[in-house]
Amino acid sequence: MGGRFRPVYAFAREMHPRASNAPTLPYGTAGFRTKALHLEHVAYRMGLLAVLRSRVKNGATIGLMITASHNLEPDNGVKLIDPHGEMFDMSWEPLATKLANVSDTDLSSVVEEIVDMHNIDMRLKASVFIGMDTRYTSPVLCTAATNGVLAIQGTPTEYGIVTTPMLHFFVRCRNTSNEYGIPSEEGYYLKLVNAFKKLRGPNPTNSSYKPLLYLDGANGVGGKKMNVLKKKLDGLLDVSIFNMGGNGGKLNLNCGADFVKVQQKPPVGVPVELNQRVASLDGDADRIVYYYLDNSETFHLLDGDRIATLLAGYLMSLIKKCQLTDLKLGLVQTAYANGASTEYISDKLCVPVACVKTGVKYLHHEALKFDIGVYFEANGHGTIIYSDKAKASIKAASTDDGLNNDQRDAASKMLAMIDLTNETVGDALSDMFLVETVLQHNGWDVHQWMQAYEDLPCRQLKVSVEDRNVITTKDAERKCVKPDGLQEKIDSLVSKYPKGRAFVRPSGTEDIVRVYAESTTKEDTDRLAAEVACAVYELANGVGDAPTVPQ
Ligand code: G16
Repeated sequence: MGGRFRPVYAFAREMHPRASNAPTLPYGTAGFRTKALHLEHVAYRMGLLAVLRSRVKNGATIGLMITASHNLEPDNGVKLIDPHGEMFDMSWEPLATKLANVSDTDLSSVVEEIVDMHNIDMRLKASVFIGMDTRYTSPVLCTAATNGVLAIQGTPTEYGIVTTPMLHFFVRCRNTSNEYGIPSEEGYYLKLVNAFKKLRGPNPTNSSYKPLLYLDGANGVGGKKMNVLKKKLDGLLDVSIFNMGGNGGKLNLNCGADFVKVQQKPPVGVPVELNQRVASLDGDADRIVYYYLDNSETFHLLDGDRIATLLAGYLMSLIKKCQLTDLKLGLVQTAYANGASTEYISDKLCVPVACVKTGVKYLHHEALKFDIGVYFEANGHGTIIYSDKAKASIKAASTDDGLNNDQRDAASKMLAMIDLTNETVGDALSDMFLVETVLQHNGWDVHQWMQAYEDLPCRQLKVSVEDRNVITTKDAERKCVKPDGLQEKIDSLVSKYPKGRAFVRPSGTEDIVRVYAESTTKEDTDRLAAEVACAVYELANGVGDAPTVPQ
């Protein structure tokens, strides 16, 4: 045990001990995520780490969110947020993993190690904002995190139940001395609502766009917050909210963005209204997908790829209008992006497109390379980020006497679009307002939105294996390196199907291997996905029932 941090050890042992048989947990795609009962000591230790990080950043506020986002109710999670409101610095993830898994006895010495490694002045002030989702296990984890912050004299601020993107927003606000907004729930609503009102014209009577939206709240925090927010909209958008929690509805169970995207069907709890636009959030409201049922009750999904292309198309038109064509707009996707969307972006929108590994942290990083970076995962997680140069040019154009009224108006619209965007991270509520703005501007209903391009049929499956980490990948997860022979097998399966594509990767949020497949018909796609799932099951030691291939 280290000498300097005795209280850390004493507090941990007495209040938030790590069980000797606790599972080893990695800082995964979006922080630690597993059954809630394994997380109390992790939350405590991340409280400690957040304080250390704050001191390394000269007392800047760090965020700590208790959530397992899209996972089912028994899971929970802890993730950290860096000073600009972005995901935690990846170079610190190994420290987080080490601190989370060390024994109580060695805890102080690991804290000391980090202090020495980063030459941290422990006399500095430290500030940590803490938020949680609606899971019944969240308050206990929140208390553990707060105790961690207090144990090494940091200052915790508890926000209670908030969406994950709200907490990211609060952190950015605080660290920009409120330039980005006011770090409170009211401040968040105010910024979004003001920007939305600026962009929202009266709905033309001959428009196909109807200002009525159905919202599936996944029985999580998003529906509840939207219920507050919608009252501030002065009727500009009518939102009917379903799956708001209560009435026995369980978080993310048979509802929410992940269910709708993966199962490719409507959630339970939302009434069937043909051709009605429905938006589905996930449990902590950092993802959103849209869907509708057509006249023959066929389900149509408008996922993250569709949202990205819709927004990028609109921004391109504004850029051209206000003659800011030197601003470089780019789009970032992952391997899950539908091949048809990637083709549409490059060939029709003529926008550069990059592909990176799964995880918002990778997309965000890549998007920073553009003046205007639009990044979305197909699962509906994404946002837009604007460089300082882009913001300055757009602002200047909005008052430029050399431009005509229309051109200046386009620049003003872009400024409001920036304010409507939560640039820190994917934010379902902000994204919803952005989508509704563009749909109204284009005068589009869901069919017109859908007509932009035709998706290739795709399918996702999950395979349980003994240890998902036996699978390693390269090339932005599009190729499998280990176990031996799996990629060759996938290649030979894919070659049987026109426009076939498939890949596998270990999930960083669930204890499973994910399988993705696409090709030209639904039948072929389902068969390809199942065949690849069988190959994973065989070569990566599957557990439970083996997947079956449809005949
Ligand atoms: C998190 C990440 C996303 C990622 C998703 C699934 O989302 O923020 O970037 O796509 O997990 O990751 P994986 O396939 O590794 O399980 P969320 O909404 O659960 O926070």
